[in-house]
Amino acid sequence: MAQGYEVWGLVRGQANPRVRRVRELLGEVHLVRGDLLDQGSLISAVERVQPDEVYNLAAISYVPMSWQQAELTGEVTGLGVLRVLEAIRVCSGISASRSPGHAQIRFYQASSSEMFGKVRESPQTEQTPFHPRSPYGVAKAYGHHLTQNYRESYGMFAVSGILFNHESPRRGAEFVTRKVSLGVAKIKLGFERQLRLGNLGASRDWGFAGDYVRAMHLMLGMDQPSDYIVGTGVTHSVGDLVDLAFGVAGLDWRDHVVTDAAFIRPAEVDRLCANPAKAAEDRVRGAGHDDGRGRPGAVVGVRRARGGLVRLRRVVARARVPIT
Ligand code: G4F
Repeated sequence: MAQGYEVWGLVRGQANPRVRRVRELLGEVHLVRGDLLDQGSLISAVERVQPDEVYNLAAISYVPMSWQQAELTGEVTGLGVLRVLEAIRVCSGISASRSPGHAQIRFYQASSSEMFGKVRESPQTEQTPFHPRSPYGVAKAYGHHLTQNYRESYGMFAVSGILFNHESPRRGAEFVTRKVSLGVAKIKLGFERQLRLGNLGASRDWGFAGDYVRAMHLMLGMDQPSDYIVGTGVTHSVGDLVDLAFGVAGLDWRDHVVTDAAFIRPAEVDRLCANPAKAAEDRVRGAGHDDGRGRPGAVVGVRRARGGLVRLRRVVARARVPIT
C-alpha cells in the first residue's frame, strides 16, 4: 500500500472470524468473497476487482496436515492454482487462439522448496528435479508445473517463486521456529517445563518472510516472466535452532526438550539449501528487513496502483487461508 497499491484480499465463508482481525490490523485492505474450491466465485472476484497483479499465497500450508487431509490439500493447494489461473484466463478473454494483450493480469504462484523433498542435488536450483515427500509437496509441484504450462500454453505472465522456509514473529505457533521460540519463553517464565519436538536432525534454509514478499513483488515487475528460487543458501538443523534459542535464554535444551513420535513425519525432507544465484543475477531480491509490521505470507492479494506514477498493473487477490 505504501507503494500506491490498492490491495484486495479474498475471504471465504459467510462469517469468517479472521475478517475482524484483518480489519483491525489492516483497515485499508479491501475484501472480496471467494473460495479456491469454487471456480465461479474466483471468476466473480477477478471481475469485481479488475486486478493488475494476483498473488496466490493460499494453501493448506502446514505439512503434517497434508497427510491427515490429503484430498483437501490436493483440492486447495493443487487444484486451487488451476482455478485461479482459469479465472484470470477467462476474465481476460485468453484462449488457445487468443493471446493476452499488453496489459494482461500478472500472476504469482507461491511454490515451495518442499517440492524438492528427497533432494537430488544440493544446493537446489530452478533446474533441480522434484521428489516431494508429502501430499503438500506433491500438490505444490502440480501448481508449479501448471503455472509454467499456462505461461507456455497461453503466453500469460505467470511465474512461480520457489520459496524456502520464511519466518517472522507472525509465523503460526505450530511451525518449528515459532514453536521453539514460544516454548523457550514459556519455560524461562516458569509456565512449562518441557518442549516436545520431532526430528531435530532435519535442516532448513530459513529466511525472513518480509524479504521474500519483496522478492515476489519484484518477480511480477520483471520484463519477462520467469521462475526463481528464493532462499539464503545457508542451512541449519532444527537442533541448531533449539540450541541457540535455549542458549539465548540461558538454558540448556537437554534439560527440557523431549522427542515425541507424534511430531515425526511419515516421510521427512531431511535437508534443504537454496542456490538463489539466478535471482541475485537478475536482481530479484528483498530490500532488507522491514519493521515487522508488514504482512508477509498470509494470502493472495490483489492490488491496483492508485497514482499514475506507479505501473498500472498491480493486484493481489486473497484466498483461502489468509487474513488470520
Ligand atoms: O516449521 P516446519 O513445520 O516447516 P516445513 O515443514 O519445512 O514447511 C514450511 O516451509 C515450506 C517451505 O520449504 C513451506 F512450503 C511450508 O508451507 C511451511 O511453511 O518444519 C520444519 C522442520 C521439519 O523438518 C520438521 O520435521 O522442523 C522439523 N520439526 C521437528 N520438530 C518440527 C518439529 N516441525 C514442527 N512443525 N513441529 C515440531 O515439533
